Amino acid sequence: MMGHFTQWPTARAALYQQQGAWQDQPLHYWCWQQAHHRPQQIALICRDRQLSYRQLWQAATQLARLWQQQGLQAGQPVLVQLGNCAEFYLVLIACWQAGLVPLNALYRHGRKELREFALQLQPALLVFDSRHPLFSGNQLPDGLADIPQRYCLGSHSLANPLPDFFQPGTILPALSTAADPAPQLQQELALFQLSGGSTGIPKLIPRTHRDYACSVRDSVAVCQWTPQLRYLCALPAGHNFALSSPGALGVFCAGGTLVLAASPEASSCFALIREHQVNWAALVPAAARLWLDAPENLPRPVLEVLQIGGAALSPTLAQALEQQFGCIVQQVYGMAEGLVNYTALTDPPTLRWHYQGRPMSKLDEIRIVNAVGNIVQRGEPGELQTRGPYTICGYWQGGEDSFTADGFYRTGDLVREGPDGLLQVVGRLKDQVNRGGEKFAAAEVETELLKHPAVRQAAVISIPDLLLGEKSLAVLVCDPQRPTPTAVSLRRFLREQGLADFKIPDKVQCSDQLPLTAVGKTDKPALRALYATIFPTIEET
Ligand code: J2J
Repeated sequence: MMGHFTQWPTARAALYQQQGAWQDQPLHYWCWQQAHHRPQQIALICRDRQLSYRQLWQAATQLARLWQQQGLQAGQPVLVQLGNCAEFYLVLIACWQAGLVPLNALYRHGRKELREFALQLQPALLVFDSRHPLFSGNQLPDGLADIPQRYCLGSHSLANPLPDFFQPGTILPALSTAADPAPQLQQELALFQLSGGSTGIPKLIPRTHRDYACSVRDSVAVCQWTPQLRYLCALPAGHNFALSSPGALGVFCAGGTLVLAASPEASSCFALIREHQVNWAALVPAAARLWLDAPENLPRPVLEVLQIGGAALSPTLAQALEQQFGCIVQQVYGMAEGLVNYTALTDPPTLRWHYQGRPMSKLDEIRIVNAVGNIVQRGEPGELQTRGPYTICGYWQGGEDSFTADGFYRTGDLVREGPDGLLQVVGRLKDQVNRGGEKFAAAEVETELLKHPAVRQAAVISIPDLLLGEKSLAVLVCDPQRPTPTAVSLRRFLREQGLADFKIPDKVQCSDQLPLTAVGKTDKPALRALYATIFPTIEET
């Protein structure tokens, strides 16, 4: 595979191995193990289909063999864009069985994102859903037509259909009784995660089998999952939270059951929770608020724990969720680059509501530093830096400024340490918008805005929003010689560039000039302060 990334230094790698954080099992090991130990247990429920561990494993084996017969080889990258459906996991496990390395694009990603992923990765295989608007008209978006092998859900003239291995009566290969599946894979790349981004080019996160498995295994231990676990996946299946904290892979590790929801929409999720006796669910704060405001309530007592993460959760909302649903709210503060923090189920309520959690592994190292890199006084805010057995040491193809000389990842989050090692996220240094948990780099949208002939300067910032936490505002300096573009025409222009919808600015403002810092860069803090008076925070009631 083209490209490179920085691996863990030898001494730390030896420590992680010796401490058992890294083990000799690749990520598909759990599914194989459950297929042997509890073959009839339902691994996942997707609409009217209920698949046992045995069926899931065997179907994935069949698909992996098919791809190997087509000439696909271990180490090759795969670009996948599927929604929340059984086939997402089928493809993931088949990729791992064949040693392939998937990048799971979000279903909401557009033509621009897919093109950039394909450019960076040069995938050997594309897997998509033919019902996605990007693939309508039996065409492929630019940059994807060169991918040599293509498979799709449904039918498309430029791709092979994914065979329906789940159809009753399908003959599947026998369960392999040989030793554990491919333990030699454990130090190889398992998948690419996506960074929320802080620069114009989206960064890809290389995760290996051993580090990702460590993250899942430790998450399962913190959350005390057992085969009785019934987890609702309502967030995008490929997002790090829903996949690994403990997420779907945690379900497979524990031998529980994964219940898939197409979206976090309250009434359909409530129906799934009721019908399948779901006891855990994971949401971003924006979706949790919609659950709270839904006209119907959840059947009690079913849901034991509601995990909330991905964006700031207000203590008021945390408390209201516990009261309304009669469950425990567990805060999860994680990042696709690695480190995941959880509040303990046994933490007292006020701590559970006010803090975002503590690092889950005893091998996680964290420090909180000020602007010049010195460790702050305990309780003071500063940037969180971290390294550990499941935190990357570098992005795909570099991007090393995000790492310190001694290998800590600069999270770009401002945090403070509270009681009992609990962290509180108090702000952000990175130039990013977190729109209801969906993140993007301001620079990426600014680059697209500057392609508009009437736009001379552009700055994208976040503004407070009651529902989403943050929305985006584009402040533009326009060419006085040209007609000023309307917000509608600018949004249309950005859509035509193929940008995902969630990155299109919610508001557009024109200005004579942008405030500058001493070195002549746009002064984003000054802009945010200026527009905070125009779009003030709406206080929660
Ligand atoms: C405030 N900000 C948070 C939280 C993430 C589990 C859970 C979430 C993610 C995730 C993840 C936050 N409160 N509880 O990968 O495994 C913001 C921070 C962080 C960034 C990471 C997981 N939880 N954040 O959200 O890669 O700014 O991962 O650095 O998408 O989201 O975003 P992402």
